[in-house]
Amino acid sequence: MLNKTQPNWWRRAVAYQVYPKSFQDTTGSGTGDLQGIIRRLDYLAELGIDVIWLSPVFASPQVDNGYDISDYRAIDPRFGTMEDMDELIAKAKERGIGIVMDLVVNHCSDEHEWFQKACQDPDGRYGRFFYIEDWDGEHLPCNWRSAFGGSVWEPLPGHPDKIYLHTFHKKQPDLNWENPELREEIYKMVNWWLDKGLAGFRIDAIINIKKVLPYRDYPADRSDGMCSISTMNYHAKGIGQFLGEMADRCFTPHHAFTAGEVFYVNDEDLPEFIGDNGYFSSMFDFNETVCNASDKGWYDQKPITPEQYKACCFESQKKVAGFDGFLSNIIENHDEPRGVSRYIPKGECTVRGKKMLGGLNFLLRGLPFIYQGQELGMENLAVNSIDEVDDISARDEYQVALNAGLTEQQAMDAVNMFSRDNARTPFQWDTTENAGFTTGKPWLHVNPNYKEINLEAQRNDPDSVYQFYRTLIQLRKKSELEDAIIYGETVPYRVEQKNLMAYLRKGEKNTVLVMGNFQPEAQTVPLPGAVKQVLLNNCDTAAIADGAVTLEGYQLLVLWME
Ligand code: TEU
Repeated sequence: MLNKTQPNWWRRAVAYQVYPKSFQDTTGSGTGDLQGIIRRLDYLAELGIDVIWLSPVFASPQVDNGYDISDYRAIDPRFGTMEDMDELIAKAKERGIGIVMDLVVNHCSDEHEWFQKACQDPDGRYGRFFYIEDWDGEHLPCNWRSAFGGSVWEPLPGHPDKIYLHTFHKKQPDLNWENPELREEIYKMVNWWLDKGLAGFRIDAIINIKKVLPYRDYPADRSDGMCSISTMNYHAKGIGQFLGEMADRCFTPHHAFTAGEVFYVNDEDLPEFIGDNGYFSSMFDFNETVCNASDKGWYDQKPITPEQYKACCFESQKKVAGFDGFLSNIIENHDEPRGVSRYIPKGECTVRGKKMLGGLNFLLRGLPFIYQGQELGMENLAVNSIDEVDDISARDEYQVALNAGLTEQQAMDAVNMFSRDNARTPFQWDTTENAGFTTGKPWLHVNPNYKEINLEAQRNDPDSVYQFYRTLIQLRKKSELEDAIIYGETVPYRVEQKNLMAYLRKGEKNTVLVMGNFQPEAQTVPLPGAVKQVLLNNCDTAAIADGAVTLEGYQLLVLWME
């Protein structure tokens, strides 16, 4: 059990993301709930994780599945009550597990009291909590496109002569961080939660809190005449003032663990973000997820190749090596397709390949985050029609693809590849109806492959993806190898060898070699020295002879070197 009062305790942790809506329903409502997570705590303890990040369970109209919060200090009745939340924090703690909540403070819901009051009195205290501008009915202050499509500007309800800014959906008005009174309210709320005993926060869309002011246009990147909001993020300067203040006022005094959702940061600013005394403990590595992303939209994003995957991982590892930064490593989350469907080339997604991908990512330097169902090898679910899609981002991207001249089928193909629904289908517990997720009608379709891919079957199968993840977690916790596996430097090995992803983790005493053969054909790799022990293998044999190893297709080998 980790001692959470020790500085940097979280570096030795393994984190797990729960998407509450799709984890476990206990009421038959079709939506997962807090009691469902409590019921499954023993399962998570058995898996061996130390930290749970909960996607939002706050009061919300659920336009963006809880990322639109109408009351930061209330639990949405769909998920339960504040008593349930307190119970979850306490019961997790008994099992040595810390709860991390989602801090969504770039924006709130338009149904939040602050925004309601801002609509009543745009010039009053709460009007100043948002970005509200006068409007002549024609000219907008700037040409920024919101992340979910359309202009960031929307008429203020009840005020035809005013508009407000939203960098995501129009029901997610942006909070004005330039206003110290707003910041005070946020810090009070954050400290209120931390005082309840949270281990920390995952911090949503945080890079958006700093805007380019005065507003200005950027060159249009689509025929709609607008520019991506990321162009604005790229040009905004001075976010450090807000982030440093929040860390000083909230996180540092509570020794809280924080993982920032940071999409855009200059390399030279990285130490300020996650160095010693940085704004956050860690931040997610999205280098692989944004690989091949196109300004035009999802339809123009090419699938990532194994060589690109390797290059992205190594590039990120290198960026933080110089100052000892600790990234949070993922193959997927609630915003991304399933990692096994994305990173393993089409048609080759087998149990062996799933284990290889999991191992390659998990053993990189940093904090591994497992997303619910990843430990079972859950896969994407393609749907036939846009009417079956819940995700607001996917619905927008479908339209973007049609506008660009694609056929409905082509647009659906793009959506199926990247839709956020892919990772949001309910957790597959067993072979009973709805995979044991709910006795009611699930809010989102259950992947029909639950008959084959489910926890119950994998628990009893020593060769399952699930048991493999348990072994991986145990390997990370082997204290005699901690200098290498947790703190060791990442040194890429034979980068030029195609479809081989290999790296050394070099500690003060130990060296571990991680190798994955990212192709169906075998390939031979010379070894950098003598092997002390095979620590992990997703195949039955390890063909080590004469200073080399011949890896089978999609074989993963983790070797403890002399
Ligand atoms: O995501 C922020 C974000 O910038 C994106 O990755 C977003 O997922 C993408 O534009 C969709 O294709 C965070 C949350 O993780 C996401 O679920 C929320 O929708 C978003 O913020 C708004 O709160």
